[in-house]
Amino acid sequence: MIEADKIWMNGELVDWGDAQVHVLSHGLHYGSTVFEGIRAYATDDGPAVFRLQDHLARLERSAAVYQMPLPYTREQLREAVHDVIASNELTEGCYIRPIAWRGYGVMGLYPLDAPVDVAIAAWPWGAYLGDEALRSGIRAKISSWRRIGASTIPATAKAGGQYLNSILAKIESHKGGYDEALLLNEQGFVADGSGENLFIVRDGVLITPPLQASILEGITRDTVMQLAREEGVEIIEREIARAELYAADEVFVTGTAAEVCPVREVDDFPIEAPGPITKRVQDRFFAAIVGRDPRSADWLDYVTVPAPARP
Ligand code: PPE
Repeated sequence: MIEADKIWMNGELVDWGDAQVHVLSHGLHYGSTVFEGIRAYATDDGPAVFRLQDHLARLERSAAVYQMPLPYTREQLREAVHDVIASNELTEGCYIRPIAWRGYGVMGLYPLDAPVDVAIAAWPWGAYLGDEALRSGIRAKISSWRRIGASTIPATAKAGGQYLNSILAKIESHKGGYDEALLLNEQGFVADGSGENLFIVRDGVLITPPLQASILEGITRDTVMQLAREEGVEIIEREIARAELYAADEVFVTGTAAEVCPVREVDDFPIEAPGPITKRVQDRFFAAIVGRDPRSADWLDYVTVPAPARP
């Protein structure tokens, strides 16, 4: 059960159970929502939000594409994230879900007269694909559903409606007995997982699909690219053909929820997991997020959690 104590909703902290919307909210009917997934981790100096500014910037870009003016500034949203973590005393780390949606008042597809509502929730959320998956990898299957493409929807925006595509792929992969679905784009090249970006390693080089391949512009993807560059690993952004996954030396997926997770099988082809480069990237990543690597200090936004009042 996902639960904490307070949710920030339209400017104030409300009780978890009171954070409700009207059933005729525009976003509920048409998926007209934009959202973020952010993590905070426990560090020696208290909880710290990972790359908060970058996530809020992406939320603004997603909202701008859908012409959904956010009624709060970046700084107000940043403070709200801090308030949610502090008021719920989420000192052990958490997943943070800011969402903006077209609210109640307008039906039909012309949405610009609907209000824009914003909420931020946070709760403890463990390893998205499981602790064991982080250690020894997931079994992935190419979905029969193609990733919605740039001619259909802005793939780089993180909007609610586009997740119907991911949901179809995820259900299919689970029913087939796999952990995760990988989606090809309309051109037949590898795009991303249902909720992750993807990397392969070939002859010591890290390869990942470019933004034009209809992928989400992942912040973990960017993190991994920066860390790998620091490790002296060459990175190429280019189209990846399906069969390259089968022959890859290593495959891993990245996401805020999934973190850096090895893939041990694609379509039943076995892959070494975690391979040596995956392991190096994982080690750097897991040190960075908990503040154990001074090179990555700029990515952490520390939250002050007041000690609970004693009776
Ligand atoms: N591709 C997709 C389709 C995607 O949903 C995500 C994040 C990523 C790539 C990686 O992006 P980033 O988190 O910025 O590195 N998926 C979010 C939603 C997971 C969910 O189940 O909800 C996430 O990881 O928070």
